[in-house]
Amino acid sequence: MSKRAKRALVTGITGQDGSHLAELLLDKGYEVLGMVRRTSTVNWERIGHLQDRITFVHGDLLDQVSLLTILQEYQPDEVYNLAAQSFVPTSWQQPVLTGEFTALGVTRMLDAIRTINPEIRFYQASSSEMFGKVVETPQRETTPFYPRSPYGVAKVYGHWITVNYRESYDLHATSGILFNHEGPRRGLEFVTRKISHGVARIKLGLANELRLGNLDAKRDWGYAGDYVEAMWLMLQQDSPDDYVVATGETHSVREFCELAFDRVGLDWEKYVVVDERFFRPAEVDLLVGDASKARRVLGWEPKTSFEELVNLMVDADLALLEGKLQGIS
Ligand code: NAP
Ligand code: F7E
Repeated sequence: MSKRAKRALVTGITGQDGSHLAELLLDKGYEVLGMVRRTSTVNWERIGHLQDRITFVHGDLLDQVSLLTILQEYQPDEVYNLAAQSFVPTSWQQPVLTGEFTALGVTRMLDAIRTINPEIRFYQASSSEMFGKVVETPQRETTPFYPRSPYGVAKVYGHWITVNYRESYDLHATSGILFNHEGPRRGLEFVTRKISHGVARIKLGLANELRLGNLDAKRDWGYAGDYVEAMWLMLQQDSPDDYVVATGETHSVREFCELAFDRVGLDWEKYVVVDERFFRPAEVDLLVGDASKARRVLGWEPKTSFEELVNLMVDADLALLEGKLQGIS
């Protein structure tokens, strides 16, 4: 008798990482279940090209019944919990909701797994924002957390409840501590995409300035397409664990601007305006990760350099906007 294909449930499938992970899992022959929230209009831009190959299931991290029902009905082998309120500034405006999605939502899913089938392997999308006001550089799995936003605090809860369910109930529950990862599917509000999209708008004469906040902030930026492979590798290990996923390089927002404007032959200083509205109540000044454990145990390493990332994002936004302009001319 032939074995059935592996089945993975992805929460947050409509998001940046969800779309990349769905592609990777489909390529590997998985049956992919994508958990989506009911919305009055469909927001599947990132997964439109995959929609015929994904089984959509309706659920919400706020709704325990929906999680139990999905697991009972579809019996996945792996669950990738990518859903979250993921934009840091929104977490100050909606701190309680952020806690419900990003923190308690993790417990709801873990407990649904414990109840329905404790053999299901679980991936939690943890974040370098947990390191916040860093106490050690570079940051690794053992670096103590010091979150600087309600989002970061919620992610610390999500990380520890994952560890706790692993230790309490012997679940195969893994926490991937991923540093910033970007690409053309990044939401427009995040700084890298805001810059690449802004550069393309300026180049095409659709805007004449780009308003940003703290240009001195430094991040370890990688490409999302590379990082989802690490998620999958983590769930293929015999034992669950915690892993940092990062490039090991750090760059400032200013450097990102310089390279992005360079790509289209413009001088960033003529267009970028610092606007205090985009400063945060508490900032994460510098992040840089040490992914040597992921390299050693998972055999994972990033494939896309910082400059390649900037260029691919600017090129994609130019193509996107040129296409739209042609469509209306
Ligand atoms: P994203 O683009 O903002 O996507 C978030 C996803 O979560 C969307 O599909 C959203 O659905 C879904 N979602 C939000 N609240 C939900 C709820 N209550 N129930 C069900 N689904 C819900 O985020 P991303 O960049 O792909 O990141 C994926 C995960 O990794 C997140 O947990 C994020 O916090 C974490 N992370 C991201 C990075 C990074 O640099 N990208 C780094 C470390 C960790 P809708 O489309 O319906 O809104
Ligand atoms: O900000 C500075 C800002 O919003 C990066 C999420 O995926 O990665 C992401 O969180 C830096 C910050 O990402 C603007 O102050 C300057 O220092 O792109 P961001 P983030 O806050 O690092 C982590 C790992 C996650 O887990 C999160 O889910 O850029 N910055 N000027 C600005 N940021 C924004 N958004 N907009 C600006 O105008």
